[in-house]
Amino acid sequence: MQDAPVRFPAGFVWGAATASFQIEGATTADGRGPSIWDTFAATPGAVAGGDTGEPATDHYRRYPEDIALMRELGLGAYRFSIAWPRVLPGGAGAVNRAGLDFYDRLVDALLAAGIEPWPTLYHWDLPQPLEDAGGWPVRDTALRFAEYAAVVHDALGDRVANWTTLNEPWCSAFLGYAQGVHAPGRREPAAALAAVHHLLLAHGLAAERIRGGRTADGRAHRVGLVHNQTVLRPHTGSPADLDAARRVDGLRNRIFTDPVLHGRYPDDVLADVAAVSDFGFVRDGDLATVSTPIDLLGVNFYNPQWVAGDVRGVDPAAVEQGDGATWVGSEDVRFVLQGLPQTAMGWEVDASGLYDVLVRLAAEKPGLELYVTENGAAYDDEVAADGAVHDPQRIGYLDQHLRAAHRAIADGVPLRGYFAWSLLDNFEWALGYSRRFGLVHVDYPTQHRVIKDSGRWYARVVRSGEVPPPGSGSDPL
Ligand code: IFM
Repeated sequence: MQDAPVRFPAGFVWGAATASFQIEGATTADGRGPSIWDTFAATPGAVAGGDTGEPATDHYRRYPEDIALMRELGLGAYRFSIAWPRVLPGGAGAVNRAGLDFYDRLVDALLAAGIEPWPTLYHWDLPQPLEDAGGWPVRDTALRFAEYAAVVHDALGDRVANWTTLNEPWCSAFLGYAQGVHAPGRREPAAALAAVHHLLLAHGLAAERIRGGRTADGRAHRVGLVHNQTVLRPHTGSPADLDAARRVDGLRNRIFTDPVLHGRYPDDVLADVAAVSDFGFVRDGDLATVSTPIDLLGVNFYNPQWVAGDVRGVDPAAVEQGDGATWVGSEDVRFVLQGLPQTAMGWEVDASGLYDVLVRLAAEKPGLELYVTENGAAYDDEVAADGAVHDPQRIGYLDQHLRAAHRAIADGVPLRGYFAWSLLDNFEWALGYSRRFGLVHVDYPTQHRVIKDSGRWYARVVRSGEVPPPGSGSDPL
């Protein structure tokens, strides 16, 4: 932690984020249909400990308590996702009013608490019937998403101004359809590339629908998408490592940002994956839809990565296999650990990566509002004898990253808000409940919540708009 306090601009949005499948539980309540994550979690060996979406944090029933916690933290905004299978259990067709009503109640309760709702329409819980019909590799899924988006927009648009369409399409496409470590667990590289395109098309179709709307009190609807952009640094300056970094940057970042921000797929990426796909799924007009103007871009940042194309001479203990996208035509690429401190995810902590990502995006699309829509860290938290959760490492992580975000603002980046990941400990996908990212600790058997020291520290930041000097206390509550 550095010493000086840093102050954020007035009007900066301070929030925390969650996602439907990770917190809601109640997977069969009120007519919710199955999602690909219900199916995947029921597959033996797919999720650590055999964990499922039950009970998660039982937020579906406990949301008033969770909103009270948000108030205690002083949050100005709450980013959550809407479960498509609650709203349209079949993926398309009949609307399940009871499912939609949950989000209606949630939005009303947030607004009554003075907290701005920031819904994301898709955070990975595709209705299973749509996967049965082919999933994201199939164009029809994008069309069904546009219909679903319209249903939700019609229902909540009178009160909700800020919308994001997709969360981290990289994970949906590459972890879900190439590496198969996320639902639906397929290992089909060509299908993963088709999924990329149809996810982006889905985003564009929904964004077209949402833009131009207004809330009942006259605020224009703003729309964007959320990307897990990171910085890929070459492990050395060797041509092999430089090229590996370029390739992974293409598959991690540019395959998403180029179509959305510039209406084209990057030529070098198309060449890199030519043996896997000819991108014949792109139809006339698609890229105009995909690049429909957006009002904001969400950045989910956790860690930078160092990339090598040649690991001869590198300590084997520091070498990690590629992930996700590298399963699509870059199987020889490796990640190399730099010996930095790691979170419980094994992710190295280096906040300069967040600064680099923000500065790059600001230069790429001048004037586009940026939001850090997720940032945080998993550690092995425990409730101490005094009933508190002492998590100084997470405070250190947040401190570093907020300072990096502040430095980006000082250097001219139009960063307008920050959402900590996550409000609550929750279901960490293939790792089940074994990783805790929350500002609030959840004891799953009792569902008892305890605000961690990091949550108290964050509350202080939110209330003051300032990252305090270290050691100045964490408890304004
Ligand atoms: O928990 C996830 C979240 O669903 C998407 N972004 C990364 C988080 C931590 O892995």
